[in-house]
Amino acid sequence: KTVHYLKDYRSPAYEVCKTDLHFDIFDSHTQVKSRLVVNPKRAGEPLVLDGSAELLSLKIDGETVAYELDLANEKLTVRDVPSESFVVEVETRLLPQENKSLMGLYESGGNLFTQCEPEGFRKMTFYPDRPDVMSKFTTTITADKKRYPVLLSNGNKIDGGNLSDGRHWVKWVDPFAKPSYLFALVAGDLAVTKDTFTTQSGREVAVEFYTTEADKPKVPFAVESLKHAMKWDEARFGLEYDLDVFMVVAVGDFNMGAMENKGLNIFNTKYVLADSQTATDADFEGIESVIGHEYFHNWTGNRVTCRDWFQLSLKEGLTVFRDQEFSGDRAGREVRRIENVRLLRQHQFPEDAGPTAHPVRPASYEEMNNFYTMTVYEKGAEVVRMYHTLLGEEGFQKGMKLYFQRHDGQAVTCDDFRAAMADANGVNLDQFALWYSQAGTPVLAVTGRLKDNGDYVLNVKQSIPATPDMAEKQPMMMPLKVALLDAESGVQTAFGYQGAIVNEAVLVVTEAEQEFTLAGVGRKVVPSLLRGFSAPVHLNYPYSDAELALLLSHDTDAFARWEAAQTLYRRAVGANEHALSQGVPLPGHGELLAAVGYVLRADVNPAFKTLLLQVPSESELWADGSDIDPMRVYRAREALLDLIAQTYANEIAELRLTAQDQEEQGGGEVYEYEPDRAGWRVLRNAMRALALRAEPKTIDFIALEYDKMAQNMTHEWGMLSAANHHESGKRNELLDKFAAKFADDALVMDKYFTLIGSSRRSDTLQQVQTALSHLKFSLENPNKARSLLGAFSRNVPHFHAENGSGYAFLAGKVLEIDRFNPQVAARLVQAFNICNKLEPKRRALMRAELQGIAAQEGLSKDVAEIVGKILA
Ligand code: B3K
Ligand code: ZN
Repeated sequence: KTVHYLKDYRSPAYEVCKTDLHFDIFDSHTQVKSRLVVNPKRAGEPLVLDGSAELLSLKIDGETVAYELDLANEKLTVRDVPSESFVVEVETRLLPQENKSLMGLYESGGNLFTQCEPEGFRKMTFYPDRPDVMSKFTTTITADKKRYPVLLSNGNKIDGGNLSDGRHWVKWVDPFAKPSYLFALVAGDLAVTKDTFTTQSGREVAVEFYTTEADKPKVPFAVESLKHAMKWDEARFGLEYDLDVFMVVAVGDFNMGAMENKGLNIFNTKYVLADSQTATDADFEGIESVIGHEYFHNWTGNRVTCRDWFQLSLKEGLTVFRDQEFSGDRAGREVRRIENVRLLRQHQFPEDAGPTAHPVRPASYEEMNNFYTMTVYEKGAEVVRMYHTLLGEEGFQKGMKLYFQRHDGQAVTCDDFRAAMADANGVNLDQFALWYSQAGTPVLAVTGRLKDNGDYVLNVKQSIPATPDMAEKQPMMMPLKVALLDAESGVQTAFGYQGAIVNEAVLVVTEAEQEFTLAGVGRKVVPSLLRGFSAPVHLNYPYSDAELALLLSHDTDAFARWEAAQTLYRRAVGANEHALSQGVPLPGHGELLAAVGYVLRADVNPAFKTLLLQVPSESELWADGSDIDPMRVYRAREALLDLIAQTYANEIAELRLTAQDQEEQGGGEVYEYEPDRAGWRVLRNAMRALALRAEPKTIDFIALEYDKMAQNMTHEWGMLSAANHHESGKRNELLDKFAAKFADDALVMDKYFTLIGSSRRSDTLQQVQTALSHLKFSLENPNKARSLLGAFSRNVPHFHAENGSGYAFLAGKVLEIDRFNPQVAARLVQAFNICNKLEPKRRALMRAELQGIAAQEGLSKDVAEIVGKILA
């Protein structure tokens, strides 16, 4: 196996000043000719090109030359090359119809698409396929005009025409130098939805969305989202779009959400197509944020790109931060912030505490595709947010400005970004660099005491757990945002800090142990800590349940209020787990139920109320556990939900009706995605699920209501996901009806398969197996595989079935998928990351499956890397 290390980085020996590509598309194959103008930076060194395509010819300055081909490492080496600028010509032959990895050039629905990031370009031609080689590209495409009327690539279309035999050609020129991973090509029979956007400087940009003809009615929301994003980036960051055309193409077979290729974004249909019949409010929100994300990459990723793949978070963390801010401004900053934190805790915290833990800037990798992780993206975004919290909006914008001034058109590092932030603000951020090199979620242990002189002292201890890559860690620099609430009234209390009287302060934690004095407090207070989730850490403070209830009802910071409720839930589930393990009756949870009662009555916005009522998921609850019995955690959590549902059955029913009234008042009969009404709908769906939990008979009511209510997908999804766990035949009837109604809508069928995979019904594994041969299911389609198998791998009672049937099933599918799509297989196999934290019996069952996978001949390096880390 080959491991790549950050410490081995060397700048390229050869740069490519110009790249001319020529794609000739035929029914049986595609021929690629490339012509590169190459400049030696260190003449005398061999020229090394990356490539795995079928090589037809290689010439330098018009002459065939000797080369060595290392197939295992996909490298072509020419030892003897001119010492001054020369021309490399490469001819390759591709079979896109047979490419099921969905990297490089591949076919989907009869059309051709590319995916190059990170190392897919080398599947098409031989090239220095690394992000620090930036070149100006021109692309000529020829193809049959009937079959492929639309031929797209990056930049501006400058020419085209007809050829003999019914073929045609087009030529695209991208005026901006870019690395090969941002190259894209699309060829096919696609319909276009056109619009325009006028930039703040008055330039008109053509906006074009390419989909199938049938999907055109589902495009307008995405187009509007793009225009909002373009405007927002000008207003908040002063960044304007730079080409004459911005194209988005939707494709049904895609390994991830979307790709920011210069001027030609390629999107999973899931993040483009929506109407109220087929998309939930959450889908609409997803589209807005992914459209924003890819668009924002044009500056943070494309204009300034990464020097090497270890720096991936330079563009991804920053761009996630930007899309989070965009979504927050569009639809409820506080609620969105809490959703970001939930995502981080549910998926990134477990990653950071598991066998694949890695820093935001990984130090090594076997397969780069395995590092498009929650850590690089979501923790990376938290790291960017910490600069923002430390420097303030103005300071942060100064830093961004300097970053672009220094690095526009360059491929740079996370250190360059940090230097721009530090230099623009005249501050020292050297210690902050540790966020990029140390993995693991830091733990802050905080205590507070009132001194006789009336000062309040916070003692903060930080520790960073060992991770497989590093045992000993150094204390990091992080912002800890705090306020104080009067212990009696809950009113926010002013204090003196750094010479000013304030209501809130950002304490800058830098030491392993540190004390902060908040002066002149003079009364009993409850500290409100880590406000807004000011750092991606675990925070422990010895709050009493009563103090948490005070924070929940009085804190002015939405995150802190929500966190108080989360802590109460965590304690309650923990107490249930303890009782279950001792075989004693479950506790009555008086304090918690009082808090829930308060939330049900509280006058807060409905989306926030729904979040306050959400009990942490199992993966969050066991993130730092050991010897985990998944079923015990699951039962402890379910029991708490049952208790809440039963105790407040009346209030829940009432709230369900209020939500319904409010939603209908918001827009009468007309249904349209709109954040305020979406808030009422999310509350209504949550209440629906609790009501059904308390009273299983109400499935009759859902069945009765179904046709009337199924006018839009948010309602339909709410009903189905509530009814999905029901053991009765009614549930099956509802799902059958749903599948029949949407048989021809691939994205809605994904929802159907998600329901099958996530049901708690006793026959779920059997239903999942049956679904594999459903006419509308295909293992080769990543959305389908993720819907059914991904949902199953998160289905605690079935995936963790005591007899190991869930593990065996998933392992089998991982191997099957790995033969054609390693990237999707490597995602799925990460369900086994929890292996070594499980109780011994399940650990042994899981290890046996992992060993079986590891022993498989021809296993991809994607899956091998993950499995190797778990078994290490
Ligand atoms: N940059 C792409 C991700 C590419 C993933 C390759 N496995 C999408 C994004 O983050 O915007
Ligand atoms: Zn991205």
